Amino acid sequence: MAKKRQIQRVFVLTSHSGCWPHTPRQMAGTGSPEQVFPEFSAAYQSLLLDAAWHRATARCTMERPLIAVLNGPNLNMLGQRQPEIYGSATLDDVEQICIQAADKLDLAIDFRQTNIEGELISWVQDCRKRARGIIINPAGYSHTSVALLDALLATDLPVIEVHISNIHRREPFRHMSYVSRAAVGVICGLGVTGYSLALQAMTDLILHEDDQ
Ligand code: DHK
Repeated sequence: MAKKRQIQRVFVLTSHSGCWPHTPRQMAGTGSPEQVFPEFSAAYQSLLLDAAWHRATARCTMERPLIAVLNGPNLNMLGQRQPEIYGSATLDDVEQICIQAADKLDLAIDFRQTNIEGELISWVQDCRKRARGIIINPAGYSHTSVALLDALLATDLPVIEVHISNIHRREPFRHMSYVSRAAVGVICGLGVTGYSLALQAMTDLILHEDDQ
């Protein structure tokens, strides 16, 4: 009797799960994908999402320069957090302001917030391959993070630092920002309008770079 040959398929998936930026996952195995990787479907879905994201990025960067708008810790609490200092706009409002400003300026934006220093640093590192500039409100990490400064310096991209409040009118420990050493310019004390001003300034910087 002819020996039945067992056909084993090998799958190697390299997935960037979720949205940018993320840790690449590598998975390999034999058999049906569902047997080997119960999470195959999820991983496949995430590959599709990634592909869509990459296409979107490619489209954006072909047509519009991509600017990362990165937000540090506690900015997810905007609107609830010390409104007398940070105002009543929520982070969603800030994102909408940025989307509208970017639209007028013909920029594409990637707007993000994290409470985790390492994640912020990884996002900055990923900007090297994707973005034309970085607008960052590093929040509390402005005053503490040499590592974030180093990541920004390593990008070689124009950086604009934004603070909603006027850090120089506040406690002395807020007067110094490590991040400022990597920034072309700093906008502070103008509330959430600072973000749209930063996008305007970033457009000028990019146009200037393109003219060089
Ligand atoms: C936001 C924070 O969370 C503070 O830690 C900074 C900055 C100021 C801002 O004004 O946006 O000191």
